[in-house]
Amino acid sequence: MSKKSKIIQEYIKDTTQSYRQVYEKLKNKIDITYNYTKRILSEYNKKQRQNAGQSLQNAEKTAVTKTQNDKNGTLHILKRKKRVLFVSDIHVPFHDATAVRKAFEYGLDEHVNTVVLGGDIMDNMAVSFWKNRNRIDFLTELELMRNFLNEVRGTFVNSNIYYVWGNHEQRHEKYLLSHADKLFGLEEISLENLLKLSEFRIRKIDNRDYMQQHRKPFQIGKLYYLHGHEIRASWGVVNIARNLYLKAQDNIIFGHFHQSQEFIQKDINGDVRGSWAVGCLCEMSPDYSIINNWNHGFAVIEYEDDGDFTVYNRKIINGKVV
Ligand SMILES: [Mn+2]
Repeated sequence: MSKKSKIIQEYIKDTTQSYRQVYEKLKNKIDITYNYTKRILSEYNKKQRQNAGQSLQNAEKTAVTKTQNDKNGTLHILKRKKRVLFVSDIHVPFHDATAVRKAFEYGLDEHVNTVVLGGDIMDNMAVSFWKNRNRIDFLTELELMRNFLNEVRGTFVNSNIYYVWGNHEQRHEKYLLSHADKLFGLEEISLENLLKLSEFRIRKIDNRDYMQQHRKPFQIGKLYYLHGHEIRASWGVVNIARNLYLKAQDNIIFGHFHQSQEFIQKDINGDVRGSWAVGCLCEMSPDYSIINNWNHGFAVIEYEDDGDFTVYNRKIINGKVV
C-alpha cells in the first residue's frame, strides 16, 4: 500500500466523512486528486465490508460448533432465536460516531439477525424548511448517508435490515411537493432510490403506506415498530411512553423523542403490554436544541417462537452501555 493511500485511509477510520470532505482536508497536505481519494476510500470500504462479513461468519461457525458440543442445547436456542437491533434518530451527518459504534458492537455481541433503523437516520437538513447556519448541501448529505448505509450493511452482513421512515426522511418528499410538485412520484428521485436502498438490501417501511396495505403499522412478532411521529403527541408530556401507549393500546417501540422510557400496563384480563421509547444516537447539543433531556440509547429485542419478546432498552451513559 502506498504511503498516500495509507494516509487517506487513516483519515476516514472512525467517521463517516464524505470522500469529498476527506479530499478537501488532505489536498493541501499531500498531493492527491479527488478521483484518487475516492478510489482509495471505496476500496477501503469494500475491504471493511468483507472483513466484517468474515468475522460474523466465523462467529456463527463458532456458535454452531459450540452448539454441537453443548448437551443442554442452550447455545442452540441462543442462535435460533430472532434478535432485533433497534436504532433510531441517528441524524447522519449529525450523528455521534462513538455512540453509533457502541450500539453496533452491542448488536454484534448479541448476535442480532435483524436490524430496524427506526427513522430520522438521515437528517435531510438540506431540504428542511428550517434555516440553519450550518447548512449542508444535499449531495454531500446523500453521499454521507450512503457511506453510512454501506457501513450498516457491512456490519450486519447477513441480517434483514428494515428502514422505518421518520419525519426527517419525509422532509425529502415535502420538499418535492412544495418546490417541484410536478416531479413528485418520480421513482428515480425518491429518497429510497437516491439512497440506493435496494443495493444495500435494505427494505423501506413507510408506516403510512404500510398501514394502507396491512391496516396496521410494521410489526415483528407481537411488537409494533414506529418512528414515533405517527402518533400525534406533545413533546412536553412527562411520560412519552405512556402517552403513546394510550393511543396505541398495544406493544410499541419507537424513537423520535430522543429519550429512553418504558411503560407497562396490565389489563382486566391480566394481559400485559408495554411501550418503549428509545434514545437517540445523534449529537447531543445541536444548534436547534442546545439544552435538552435527550439520552443516547438503542434497544435489542429478543423473540420467542410465539412472537412474545423481551425488550432490552439500553442507554449509553458516560460512554457505557447500561
Ligand atoms: Mn423524529
